Amino acid sequence: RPGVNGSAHRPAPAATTGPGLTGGGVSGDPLRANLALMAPGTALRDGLERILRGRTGALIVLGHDAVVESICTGGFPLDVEFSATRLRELCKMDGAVVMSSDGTRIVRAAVHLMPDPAIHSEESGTRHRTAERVAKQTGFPVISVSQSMHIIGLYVNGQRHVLDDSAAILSRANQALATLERYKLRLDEVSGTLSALEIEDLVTVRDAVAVVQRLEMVRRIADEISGYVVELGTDGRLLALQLDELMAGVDADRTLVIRDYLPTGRKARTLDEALVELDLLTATEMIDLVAVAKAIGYPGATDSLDAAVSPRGFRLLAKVPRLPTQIVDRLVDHFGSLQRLLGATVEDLQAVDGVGDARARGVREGLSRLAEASILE
Ligand code: 3AT
Ligand code: 3AT
Ligand code: MN
Repeated sequence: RPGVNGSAHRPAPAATTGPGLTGGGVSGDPLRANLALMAPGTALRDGLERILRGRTGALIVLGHDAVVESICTGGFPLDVEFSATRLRELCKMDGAVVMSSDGTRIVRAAVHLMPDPAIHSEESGTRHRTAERVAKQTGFPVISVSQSMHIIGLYVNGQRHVLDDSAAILSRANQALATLERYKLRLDEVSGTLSALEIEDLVTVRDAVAVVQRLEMVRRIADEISGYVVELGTDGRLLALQLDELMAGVDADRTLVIRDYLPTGRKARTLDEALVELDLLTATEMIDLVAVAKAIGYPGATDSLDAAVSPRGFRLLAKVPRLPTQIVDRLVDHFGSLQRLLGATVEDLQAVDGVGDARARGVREGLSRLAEASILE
C-alpha cells in the first residue's frame, strides 16, 4: 500500500503548453496546466458544465496507472473516446470516472475509490474527501463536482482550486488589468527619465533601480493576469490580446536595463543570478529600492543609491532600428559605455566587426535622434 507522504506521490502529468502567453504561461506550473485542460472552450469543461446544470455531481480522476488501478473497486472498464455528453451520462451513476491524463479517453466508470484513509483530508463530504486523498495518493489531478454546493473543484499538488465562472474571473482580471495599465504608465515615465539622464550622463543607482523595480512590478501583475487568461480559455481571448499589447517589449527591456547596470567587481552577479534574485523578492521587498538594488548586486545601503553609475548602452542601442543583437553586443564590448558610444564618430564605429559604412551611419543617426528626443522632453 502506498505511503501517505512517501514515494508513491508522483508529480502531476507533464504540463501541456498553452496558447501564446506572456510571462509565466502554462509550462512549468501544474495548476495552470490543468486549469488549461478544463478552461472554457474545452470539451472537458463542456462536460463539467453539463454535469453542473444537470445537478448530478461527479468525481473524476485525470489519469490512470497501476496506483490508480490499485484503489479502484467495482464499476466497469470502458476505454472509450472522451466526449462531454458521455462524461455527463456516466457521472449520473454513483462512483467515480477515471480518465486518461491527456483527457482524451474515459477508462473506467462507476468506480468506488478506496484511497489510503490515513491521508489527511480537510474535506467533510465523502466525495470531496475522496477527491483530495486520491489526488494526494496518485499525484494525478482529481475533479469533484459538488451536487449540493454546485461548484467544480480541482485537487492538484495538494491544493484545492475552485473553478469560478468566467464572469467572476473576468471582473478580477479586469481589475488586475487596470492596475497593470497604471503600473505601465509609471514604468514608461521612469524609463523615459532614465533615457534622458543616460544621455546627459547623470544617472544614479536610484534612477536605474527605479526602472528595474517598475519592470518587476509590471511583470508580476502581468503574470497574475496570464493565470486568468489560462483559466478563462476561449473567454479570455480579448484579455490575452490586451495583455500582449501592454507587455510588448517589457521582458526584453528588463534584460537590457539589467545588462546595462550590472555592477562589476568581485561579488558581481551574472544576468541570470540577478533575475533569480529579483524573482525571490517578496512583495514588501519590491517596494524597497535598496532591496531591489541589492538583488542586482549593489551594496545594500541607502546612501549607495545616490552613487553615480553609467550604462553600458544595451538599452538605448536596442532602440536604434534594424540593429541585430550580436552587433549591439559587439558595439558595447568595443566601446564599454554609452557615453563613449555617443561620442564615437562614424569611423570609430566602423572599427567594430560587422559594422560597415551604412550601419555605422545608421547607429550614429539613431543615437543622435535618441539624444535629441530625450532633450526635447
Ligand atoms: P442509495 O441507494 O442511492 O441511497 P448508493 O449505494 O447508491 O445508495 P451512493 O453512492 O449514492 O450510495 O452514496 C450515498 C451516500 O451514502 C453518500 C454518502 O453520504 C454515504 N456513504 C456512502 N459510502 C459511505 C461510507 N463508506 N462512509 C460514509 N458514508 C458513506
Ligand atoms: P456533494 O457536495 O454532496 O456532491 P459530498 O462530499 O457531500 O458531495 P456525498 O457523501 O454526498 O459527497 O457523496 C456523493 C457521491 O459521491 C456518492 C458517490 O457517487 C460519490 N462518492 C463518494 N465517495 C466516493 C468514493 N470513494 N468513490 C467513488 N465515488 C464516491
Ligand atoms: Mn452530499
